[in-house]
Amino acid sequence: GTVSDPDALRRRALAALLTARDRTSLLTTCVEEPELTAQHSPLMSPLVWDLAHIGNQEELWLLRAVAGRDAMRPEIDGLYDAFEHPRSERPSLPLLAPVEARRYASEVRGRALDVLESTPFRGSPLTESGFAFGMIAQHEQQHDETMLITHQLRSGATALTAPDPAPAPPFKGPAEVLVPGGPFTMGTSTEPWALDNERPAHHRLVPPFYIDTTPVTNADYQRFIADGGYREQRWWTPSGWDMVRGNDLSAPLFWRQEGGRWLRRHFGTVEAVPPDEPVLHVSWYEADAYARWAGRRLPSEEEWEKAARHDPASDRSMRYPWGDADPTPERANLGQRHLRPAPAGSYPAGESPLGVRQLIGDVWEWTSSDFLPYPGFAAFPYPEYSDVFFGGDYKVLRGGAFSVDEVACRGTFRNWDHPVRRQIFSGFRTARDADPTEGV
Ligand code: AVJ
Ligand code: FE
Repeated sequence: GTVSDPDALRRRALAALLTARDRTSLLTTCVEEPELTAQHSPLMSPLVWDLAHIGNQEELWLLRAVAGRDAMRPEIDGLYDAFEHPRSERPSLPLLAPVEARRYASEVRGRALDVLESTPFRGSPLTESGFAFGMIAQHEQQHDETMLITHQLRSGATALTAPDPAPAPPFKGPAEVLVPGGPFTMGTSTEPWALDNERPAHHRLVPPFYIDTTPVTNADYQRFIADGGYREQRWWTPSGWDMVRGNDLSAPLFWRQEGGRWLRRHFGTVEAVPPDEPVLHVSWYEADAYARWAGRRLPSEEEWEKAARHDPASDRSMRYPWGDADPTPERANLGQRHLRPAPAGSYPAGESPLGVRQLIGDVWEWTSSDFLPYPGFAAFPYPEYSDVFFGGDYKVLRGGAFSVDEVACRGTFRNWDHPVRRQIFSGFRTARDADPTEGV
């Protein structure tokens, strides 16, 4: 179950910080130095910005806020404040050079590990259960995912390699499952490192619905394309249609057709689009249009979470689809262990009590929901994490992907992005209403 023993939490915080830094180091040493300062896409920061920003956030929260230390280099704070400079401007800022950025981040880390050792995990909201340490490990892993997106966007030969997920036999289970109607507990008040937007736990009444057992695959999505999906306005919302027309879209990002075959660019190589993998790099508008074409709809965020966490036998919300135990490589494709989602129907050990697969890991799943606060939300520890994004055009994504570490992924975790975004590791599954009398 949820770890609450302070010694175990301290070991977990240490391990999470070290794991994150290993990944950060790999992502920022696997390319030549000029590639760290280059702008690979106007959508992304130079990798060296992420590196120093990771160190700066750690300094702000662990050294200054938790330990009361003075700023190490107050003059750089503004450079690494995500709200002061949009990503497209960051390459022209007087950023720390790669060597300096690396040295700064590692100096901060050295001091942060001393603070971790000497800070009681009790007594203040910021340090209770080691929250600030968990938050900073999650922050670094979120930027490791952002840097992985930059790696996918950069041109040139592969810089990263990883073994592929195990091949899976074609999934033979039912295409959808019925989630019976009724109340369930959404969000959490007990998960020690849950971020502010996942809190508090509260009851939601969810009418019965059907949800896809697995994410929508590339083969499924190719049928939508072949049926003229991108040419028929009726499948699209008005803004979705504007996006399609304005950018002349005809397939997911990174796809191109050659001699009737779909190819895609994937981390510096070109490959045939794998038919049984979950579709990747689609915007919310594309997910929404596909669902309408299929005679279905996207699940709402609360439907997604009920499918992922509610155990009908105990009438309780679990931490993950498989129960309360932490993720393992047998349960979910997380942590950049693989650089792609596993075939649809993989991970039987990770399925929910109702048999829904791959809710955690593989691809982030778009939901129909806007990013809004839960009843009783309180911004913590800073409004710029969640609060300032509520009420924008953001849509919620759930479940994490191969690209994110388990420390930043759980049944309650909420991600969000603009509905036009496609460079993220996004896919989806679909749902439909059930008859109100079904499964009651
Ligand atoms: C939660 C992934 C939308 O990357 O914009 C990183 C996470 N917040 N630094 C983002 C985040 C501050 C955030 N997302
Ligand atoms: Fe950040």
